[in-house]
Amino acid sequence: QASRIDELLSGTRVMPVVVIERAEDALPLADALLEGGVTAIEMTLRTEAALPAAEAIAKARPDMVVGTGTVLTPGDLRRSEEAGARFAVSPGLTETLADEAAKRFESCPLLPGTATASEVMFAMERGFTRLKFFPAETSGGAPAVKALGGPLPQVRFCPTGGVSPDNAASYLKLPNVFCVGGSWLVPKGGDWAEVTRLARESTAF
Ligand code: 3PG
Ligand code: 3PY
Repeated sequence: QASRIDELLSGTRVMPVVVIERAEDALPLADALLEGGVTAIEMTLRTEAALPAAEAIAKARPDMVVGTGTVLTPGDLRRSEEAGARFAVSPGLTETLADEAAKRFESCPLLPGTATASEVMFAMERGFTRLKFFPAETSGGAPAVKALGGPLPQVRFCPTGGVSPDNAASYLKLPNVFCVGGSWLVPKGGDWAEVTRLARESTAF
């Protein structure tokens, strides 16, 4: 899992967490992010449009590493891979999701969410050492991620949830953080020039 996630997200500092309402926005959105230097996207499965949007990007924009988010069940993970998602993100981890994920560590690796040492240890037992730290700000923020790095240095995190342009750098300077996630990069409304501006700004954090 770790080597595949590292490979897929090596160029990523900030991962846009997207709630997409219209599948036809997928390519303009991907293009706006690419123009700003952002090369990975997490399409959350919170809308009907999410899987078709992920599929459209996977097919037509090979430079964009498209993943799905809000993957809650084994079926969500299977559908993600079928749609062409290169990785998947979940807010937490269950036994059944871990079982399904283990079959897909190469083809569609899962990045599961954790917020405590016990959750991190459970994820490690199931073969995951690249994890989301979620919800980041309310779970102790950057000081909590730093503290987890003491006993659990082999794990690296993507903090998400309450991350913003104001606090992103405090996470990204930690050795056990490989990227951060956030919804701020893609405000509602389809202002693609603004998306490009926010993307470009985020690559400098
Ligand atoms: C989410 O759940 O939508 C993500 O964690 C992003 O959260 P944010 O809006 O706090 O960036
Ligand atoms: C997800 O939706 O996958 C989360 O982890 C919350 O951002």
